[in-house]
Amino acid sequence: MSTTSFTPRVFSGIQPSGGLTLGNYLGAIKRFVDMQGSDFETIYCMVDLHAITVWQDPEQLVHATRELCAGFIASGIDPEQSILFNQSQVAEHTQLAWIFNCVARMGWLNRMTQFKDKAGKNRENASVGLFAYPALMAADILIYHATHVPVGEDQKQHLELTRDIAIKFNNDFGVDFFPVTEPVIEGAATRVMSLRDGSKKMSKSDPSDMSRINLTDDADAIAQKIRKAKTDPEPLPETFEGLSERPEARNLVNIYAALADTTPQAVVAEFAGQQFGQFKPRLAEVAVEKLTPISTEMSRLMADPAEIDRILATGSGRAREIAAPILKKTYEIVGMVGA
Ligand code: AQP
Repeated sequence: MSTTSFTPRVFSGIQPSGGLTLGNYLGAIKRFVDMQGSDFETIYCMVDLHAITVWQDPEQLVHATRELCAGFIASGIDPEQSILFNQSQVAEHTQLAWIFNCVARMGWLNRMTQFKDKAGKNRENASVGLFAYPALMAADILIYHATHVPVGEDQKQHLELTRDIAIKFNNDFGVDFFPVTEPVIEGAATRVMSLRDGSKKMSKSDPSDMSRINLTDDADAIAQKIRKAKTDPEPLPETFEGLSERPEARNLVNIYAALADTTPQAVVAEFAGQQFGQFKPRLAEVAVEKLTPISTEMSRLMADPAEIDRILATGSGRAREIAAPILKKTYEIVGMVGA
C-alpha cells in the first residue's frame, strides 16, 4: 500500500482566500515549479471550496481565484505542462469528500490544530465545513491518486490524516486502491514566519499588512516591510545554530536562503558579524529582484480575465478526465449501484 505501484503524480492546492504571500510562494508555489517537468505529472489547484469554510465576499473570491491563477503562471507554472484549475469545477472532489467523511473518525478531526487555531474561542460558531476541511483535502489529493504533495510545514497534520484515510479505506474494503501519499516538506522556507512576530506563521489573513510580503507588493513596499521587520540588536552569529533562540532573525535568514536558492548556513557564513542594518538592505534587494518580475507578470495576466478563465476551464476538463474513473471505481468498491 505504498506509492510505488502508482503513477508518480503531484497534487497541491492553495486557497484563494486573499492575496498570495511570500509564505505561499516559498513554502508552496516555488516548489511546485521545481517539481514541474521532473518525473511527476503535476496538478495544481485553486481550492475555492476550502476558501469558503470562512466567509468570502463573492466578488472578492472571483478576483482572488483569478489572481491566484495569475500568480501560479507568473511564478513559472506552465498550464500546458501542469494541470491548473479551480476545485469547484471538478465535482468529483466533493463527491469523494462525502465518502471520506464517512471513513474519517470524529476523534481524528478533533485533533486537527488548524481547526482549533482558525475556530478560536468561538468554536460553536465555526462552519461545519471548517471542521470537515481535512476530509475534503484528502479527497482533493486522492481523487487523482496523487503520490506526492508539496506543502508548507503547517499542512503536515492534514497530510497525515490523508494517509490515515487512505489506509482505513483500503483496510475497510479489502483493497489496495488509494496510495498512501508522501508529503514533500523541504527547503529553508517550509514555515515562513510573520515579519512582526517570529512565533506566528506569515498568513494572508493576518490583519496586519506589515506582517507579510504580498506577491503584488511593489519594490518600495517590499523594502519598507523588510526594513521594519522585527529583529533583535545582536549581529548575525558565526553559525546557523546561533540563531536557535532568535526566531525573527532566523526567519529573515531562512527567507534570504530560500529566495537566493542557497542554504541558511551559507547565508550566516556570508553575513557573520554584521548587523541587521546591513543585512536587511541586501535581503530587500534579493526579494525585489525575485518578486517584482512576478508581480509585473501577474498584473499583465490580470488585464485579461477571460484568458485566465479559459485556462482554468481547460485545466478543469483535464483534471476531470483523471478524477472521473477514480470516483467511479470508488463508488463500485463502496457498493453504489450505477451504470
Ligand atoms: N507562512 C508560510 N510558510 C510556508 N508555507 C506556507 N503556506 C502558507 N503559509 C505559509 C503554504 O502555502 C500553501 C497554501 O496554503 P493555503 O493558502 O491553502 O492555506 P494556509 O496554509 O492557511 O495559508 P494562509 O496564507 O495562512 O491562508 P489563510 O490566512 O487564509 O489561512 C500550503 O502548502 C501551505 O503550507
